[in-house]
Amino acid sequence: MDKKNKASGKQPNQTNRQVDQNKKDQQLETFRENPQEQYLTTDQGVRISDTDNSLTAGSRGPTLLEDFHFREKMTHFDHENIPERVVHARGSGAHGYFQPYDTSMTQYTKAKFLVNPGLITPVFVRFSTVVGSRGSADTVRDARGFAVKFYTQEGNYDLVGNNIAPFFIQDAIKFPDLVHAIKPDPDNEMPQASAAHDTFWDFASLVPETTHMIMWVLSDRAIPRSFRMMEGFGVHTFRFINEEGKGRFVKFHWRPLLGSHSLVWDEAQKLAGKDPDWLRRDLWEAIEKGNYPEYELAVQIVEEEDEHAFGFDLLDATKIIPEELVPLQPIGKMTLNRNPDNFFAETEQVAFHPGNLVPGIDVTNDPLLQGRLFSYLDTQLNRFTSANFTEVPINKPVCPVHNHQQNGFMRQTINKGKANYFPNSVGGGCPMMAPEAMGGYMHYMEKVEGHKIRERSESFKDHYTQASLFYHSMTEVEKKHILEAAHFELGKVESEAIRQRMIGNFAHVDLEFAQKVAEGVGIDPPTGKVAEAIKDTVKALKEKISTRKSVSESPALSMEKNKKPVLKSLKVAILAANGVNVAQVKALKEALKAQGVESEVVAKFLGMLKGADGAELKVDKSHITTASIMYDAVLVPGGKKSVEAMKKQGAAVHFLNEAFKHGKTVAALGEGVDLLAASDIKGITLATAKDGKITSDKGVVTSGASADAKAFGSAFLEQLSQFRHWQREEKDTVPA
Ligand code: HDD
Repeated sequence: MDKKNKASGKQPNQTNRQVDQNKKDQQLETFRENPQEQYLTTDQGVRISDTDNSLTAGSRGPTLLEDFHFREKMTHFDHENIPERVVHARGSGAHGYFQPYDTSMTQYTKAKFLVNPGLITPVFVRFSTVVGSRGSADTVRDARGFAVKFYTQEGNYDLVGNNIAPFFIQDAIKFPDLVHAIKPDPDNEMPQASAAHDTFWDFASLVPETTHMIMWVLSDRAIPRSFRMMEGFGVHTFRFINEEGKGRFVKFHWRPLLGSHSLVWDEAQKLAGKDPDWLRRDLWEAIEKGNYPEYELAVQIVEEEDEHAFGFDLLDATKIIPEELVPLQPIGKMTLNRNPDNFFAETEQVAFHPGNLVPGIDVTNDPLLQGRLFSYLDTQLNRFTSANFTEVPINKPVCPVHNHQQNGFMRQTINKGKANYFPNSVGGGCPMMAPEAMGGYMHYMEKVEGHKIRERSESFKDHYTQASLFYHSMTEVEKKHILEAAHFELGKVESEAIRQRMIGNFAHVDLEFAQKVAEGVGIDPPTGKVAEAIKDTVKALKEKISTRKSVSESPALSMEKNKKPVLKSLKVAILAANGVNVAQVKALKEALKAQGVESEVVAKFLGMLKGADGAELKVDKSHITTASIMYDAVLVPGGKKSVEAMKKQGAAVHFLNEAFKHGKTVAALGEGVDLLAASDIKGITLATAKDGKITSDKGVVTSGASADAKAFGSAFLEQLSQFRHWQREEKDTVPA
């Protein structure tokens, strides 16, 4: 397996497939309403002659109660809202399908949709942020939800995961406390969609089991560039059961085929203002353009005999299984290829539940998972007020549903016959119970015994080893970003005591890290006796687990170490003004398009630019509507007049500075190099406008006017595919 590329590079076998892919779409089609060429009607189907004026007694008189159209229209509007999700309120959905690569999972699970490459299972995916309200910004620092509903032939299976592998807490009973602490304060409902306030860090500092996930949330993983470039994790250890009834532990992973990429924090914050829908728009537009997001599903399998072989407890959701200990086995690929028709009907009304299982997959005793099994149905009842939410089109299975559930608000199904109980003879005993051989779900027969007790297992008590493992597996630049994130988050905490306690927790992760955090947030760094005592605790923890399977570094955790070159669907801004070299821009655009790279011409105003030779060039975005943060790279073409004009445009120069500061590829051709020279980007080798040289220095690619265009193109694409250029020390001195 190509470790570097993370995803295995396997492809599903396309021959002999039973095309189930469209089954959900066909089902949804029966519910779709299309107004084309139709008359406006009331909900009762009566055609409406006037929807602009209420029925009144005289043209200036009061509105009449008998105006059934007014009453119906207004009532429906008044009742449009349902409660937003208590967490994960802000989300974006997409339809797609999943197909296994081969039959290799047969030995582990009898779940047909995972073992039969001829079976294509429709899916609906909802990505989300956790903390913010429905209207909050997409690019906040937060975990992202990664919830997948598989509409399998054996019923709906939901894999309700996150883009962060460990969770904050070990026991679901702490979930309300965690969520209250991280959500806006109860008195003034501030801040929105942010952990950076006293209550969250108060909780975190008092509950050290949060430390591991905190390290992930401070890392770049919490600010993904795109939902398409983000990993997903099932988080808990689940169970696979095969045809023979043998159980094994399993952890689920989603690996994006485009690789994992992130924003930088300054960019994320600015995007939250300039385009709060950044991730939603990216997902929507990619699918509209046919750049279908793809993810590989992979699993880690652990034999039951090895349950206690690790230096952590498999049932503890604040822990991961390092890939170096248990490698990932690829299962198949998910492709998202269709946007929803209606946000509310699909993305808002979809209802996930980790307890939606199919034969071959079961839960474990993980106390976080056990609590989730209660919470999701309960919360859907709050959102939908009726148990009949399962009949809503997006939630309906594509396989038959028969049972004796009945009635309730908004019941859709018309159950026939008199038998609404079991056993019955009046209905011929139907619907019947299905034995295992007929696909009846069998809970795994795990032997369980014990005293009723409120007690955390001893094996759950090491909260620092994996937090430390995560930190030490990062590259230097990733560590720096974690430090900066900690400075931001704790910097917003008013209470010195809370900041102090958090430094204490961080010191158990890495003493030097804690000292550096302390330095930025006005706290005396832990030294001397305090530091020695912490070192002893950490050493004792390590000794305790040293006899069991563990690793001291896990390169698989670092996004940088697993970076995959990417070009497809990246977006380049071409800065221009009147006098630009239009032929050059057109050639550049074509060359980029050939590699799947998008480009837009950015100028002061919308409209057409006049090139040096009189040719015209369409402007795609104006300075006021866009910014460098909306592109992955910036390019300045030649054209003396154009460059001279841009030197006087603060927005154009700022565009370059900012892209440079954010580590993006910056390039210039011919006279374009002069704009770079006029910016704050210093200490980088540049070509001169007139020579035939091409330079490539820390992601800044420049080309003299007479240089070979093809060679420039490949140098630029090579740098662009690296996504970010962290080695630029100079960026810290650039004001942007
Ligand atoms: Fe949860 C929603 C993921 C722990 C209770 N959760 C929700 C969603 C995702 C997750 C992706 C959004 C689903 C959607 O898009 O509609 N949650 C997780 C993960 C967890 C986790 C990966 C840890 C492993 N959650 C967790 C716990 C509890 C909940 C411990 C409570 C005991 N989660 C909920 C909920 C939500 C929810 C209150 C809110 C809306 C919904 O369920 O449908 O039931």
